[in-house]
Amino acid sequence: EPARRTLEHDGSLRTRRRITAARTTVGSPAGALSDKPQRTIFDAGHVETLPGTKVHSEADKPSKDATVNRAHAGLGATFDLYLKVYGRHSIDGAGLPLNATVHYGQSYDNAFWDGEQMVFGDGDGDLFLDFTLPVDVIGHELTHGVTQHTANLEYYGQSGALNESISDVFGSLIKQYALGQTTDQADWLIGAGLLGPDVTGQALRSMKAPGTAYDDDKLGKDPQPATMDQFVRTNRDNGGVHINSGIPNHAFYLLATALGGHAWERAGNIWYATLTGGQLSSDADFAAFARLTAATAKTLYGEGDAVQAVLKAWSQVGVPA
Ligand code: ASN
Ligand code: ZN
Repeated sequence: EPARRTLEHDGSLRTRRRITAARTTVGSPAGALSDKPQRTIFDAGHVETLPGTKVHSEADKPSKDATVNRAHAGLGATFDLYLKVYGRHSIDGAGLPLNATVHYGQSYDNAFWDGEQMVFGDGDGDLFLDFTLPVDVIGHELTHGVTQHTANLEYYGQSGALNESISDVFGSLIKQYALGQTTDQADWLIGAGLLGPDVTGQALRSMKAPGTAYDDDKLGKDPQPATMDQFVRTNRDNGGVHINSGIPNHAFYLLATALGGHAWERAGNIWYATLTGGQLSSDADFAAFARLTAATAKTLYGEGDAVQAVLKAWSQVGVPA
């Protein structure tokens, strides 16, 4: 419906979006789920009409357009993490085809999930470059689809910040998995390589050090808190969904680095099972999510170092679990 396609700017170069209730998707017949993604890339030709012209299908040879190829590859990397690590077939767990539009709008400084597909702007070239450049940004947008089809976290306040954080967590995990990185090798940045020549900074957000990703005349300073004592109360940005996501982002970083090794394994399993296990309510706050991650850690790994690390990580960011 038209509301899904309506975007409003919140003044921070990020776009608000209303995610509609989870759709029931007609799945493939039992046993017929493919282990390959079904990707289609569309080109909006620099206008804001979706989906645009179909320019690339799954079986096609690489395009002459590097943006198209990056979108295709990034969707593939994301599909792979969800399938090979978490046993999930695509966004809805039932093989949903992956559709993405590139070259959306004129110098468009954002990327988003519109409830049905991913959309990537080219950036204006000064503040932001092409939004298909960082694979974690592609993973972030696709994960909004996974969240919509699972816990369906309401995109406002703490539940909205959890929704944002889950997109950052799995976005980062997709990059780490694709590069085979351990927790100490990962940069824990979202959108590294995306900032243009006019911006002083390294990325959109940092899970390791929220609030330090950029400090710039034009963009201002990264507004993210790392802990609850810095929690930001605001009506902007859907109640600060891209701001307070720093807190659960940092909790995940603390957990993953405490456990060490590959973050997509134990830490990722706990977050994935919490998101998709059917117990997380769509209006969950940070504390409800934290309690459920601890319970999930116990279910998956028993009473031991994993659950202790989960409790410690939340306590370090000031969230009661
Ligand atoms: N890039 C942003 C995001 O996916 C855009 C938005 O808020 N709709 O969170
Ligand atoms: Zn997001």
